[in-house]
Amino acid sequence: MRVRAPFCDALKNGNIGARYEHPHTRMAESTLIIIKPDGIHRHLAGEIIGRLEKKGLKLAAAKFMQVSEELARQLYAVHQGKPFFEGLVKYLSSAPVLVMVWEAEGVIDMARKMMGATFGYDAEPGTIRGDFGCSKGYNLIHGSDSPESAEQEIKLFFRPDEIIDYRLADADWLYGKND
Ligand code: RTP
Ligand code: MG
Repeated sequence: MRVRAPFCDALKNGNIGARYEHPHTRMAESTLIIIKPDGIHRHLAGEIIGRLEKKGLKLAAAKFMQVSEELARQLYAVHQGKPFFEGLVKYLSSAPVLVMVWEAEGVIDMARKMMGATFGYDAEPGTIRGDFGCSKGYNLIHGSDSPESAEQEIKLFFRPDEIIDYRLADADWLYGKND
């Protein structure tokens, strides 16, 4: 029987088999990602999800919802009292958003790099904010900035049973044995 070359290479390199204990499935980190109201209205949800998917991150939960002002205040509590806080709360609660949990080892930093700098006009080309916006206030996407804030933020939006535990079918091809 003919076996395709990439599969042979993977066998040679020891990258096939006994994957269920792979470190990248055991040590996965989680982050809260929100496609903000402008991302939904500008038809960018698919583009943003596509980028996260193609990177190899794992979607663990998703909810399309209208965020209340109270919930927006809780999410951004760290910014309470700053001049932009009230505007930020109004913005996030002004229209539906797509709230998601994504997982991978190091996902918090990876997602932040993919998002780009906070303001669209500062964000590098190639990043989500850099490619699709030039605004200060409307910046398309939220991502947790530390493991501690990810844990707090995820709890605000999802019950534990809403976060799905599964293994991506291509996990063996996302990471090699030496990762
Ligand atoms: P996010 O929390 O939404 O992922 O954004 P971030 O970490 O890049 O930025 P952060 O400093 O946490 O600010 C939260 C959101 O507040 C708005 N903002 N406006 N006018 C201003 O000076 C100002 N600074 C921040 C942005 O919408 C930012 O995403
Ligand atoms: Mg932030």
